[in-house]
Amino acid sequence: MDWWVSMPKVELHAHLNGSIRDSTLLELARELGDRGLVRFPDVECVILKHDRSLTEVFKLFDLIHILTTDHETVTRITKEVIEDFAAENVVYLELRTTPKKNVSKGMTKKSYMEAVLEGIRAVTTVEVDIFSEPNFDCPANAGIYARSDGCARNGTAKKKIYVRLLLSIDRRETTEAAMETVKLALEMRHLGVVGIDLSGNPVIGEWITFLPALEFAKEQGLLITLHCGEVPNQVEIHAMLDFLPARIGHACCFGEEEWAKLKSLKIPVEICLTSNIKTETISSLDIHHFADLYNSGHPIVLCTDDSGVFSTSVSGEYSLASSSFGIQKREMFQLARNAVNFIFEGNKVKLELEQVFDLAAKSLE
Ligand code: 6MZ
Repeated sequence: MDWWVSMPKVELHAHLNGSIRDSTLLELARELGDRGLVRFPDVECVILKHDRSLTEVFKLFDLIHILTTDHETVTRITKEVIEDFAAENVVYLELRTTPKKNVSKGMTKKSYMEAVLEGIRAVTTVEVDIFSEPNFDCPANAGIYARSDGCARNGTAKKKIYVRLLLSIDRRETTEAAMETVKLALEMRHLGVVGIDLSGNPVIGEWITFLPALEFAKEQGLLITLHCGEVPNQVEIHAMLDFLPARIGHACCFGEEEWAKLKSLKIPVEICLTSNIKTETISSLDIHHFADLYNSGHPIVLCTDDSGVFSTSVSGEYSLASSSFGIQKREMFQLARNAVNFIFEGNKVKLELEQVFDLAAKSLE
């Protein structure tokens, strides 16, 4: 097995609906096609297209959401996505998703998230740690722990993956809708929800719309990551950095002033190489900011963004960074390990992950 696959990895920027297997999307499209709800050949063509601009990506998400937004499918894709990340030795996954309403399916933001939790419980190929500080008074927690405990008692030496959830606010949403998502995150904190993400089409929406909900989330102790500088918007980038998020994603369109500010604030950056190249937010890897941030020792973590949409994987991103920037196995291992410092979890989980990396380091030679 290649080292970039076998070594433990931490994934901190993965959108649920962007990480679906092509085979699952095609199966779902075929079903809707058979029921006359979509024209399968058209949908197939869009799903299998590989190079897409940022604008096309968001059109694709609208199509994916038509295929996936019912409870059963949300459960299925959550299970598959976690199993896929675990299969390539992701040991800690922060999965983000936008809670959705779908009146025709009787779906509320809360029931959407319950379907996600159901998907986590349905994982069979790997032992899943869903939250670190169990509240055994809560029946839902007791259920999850009973299952995971059962795994251990049966002596099935399964691999383990920590899964935490970030609830995304879509830039199309209103202040009220954003606030509803934050309140839901607070309600689901004991179920592995650790933070909030702001994402969606970066040319839509105003920072000021989301600020009240994000400030409230922060006050309540949720950790925040923002899609920042995916398109040029200096005013918004400065406002976002002034907000002091716990991490940012992308940082593609920063100017000198923005880099200086980011570096002085030491805000970790989630780097998504393939996504940036495919959406052409960065024209080529030679000029990607990964190199400068890596060389200056700025906190960074390699991530997939949308492994399904961009046909990539966490292992693929490590392999790509290694070959493109001439970084050897040992340094790549250290890069993966450093990501533990930027997870939205406490010291207990960080220490447990350190042990996973210590063990893996022994077989690195
Ligand atoms: C900004 C993105 C994104 O939430 O339905 N999303 N937002 N930039 C990106 N870079 C390409 N990739 C994905 O997952 C899909 C949603 O995640 C956000 C978009 O809002 C997209 O609709 P969920 O699980």
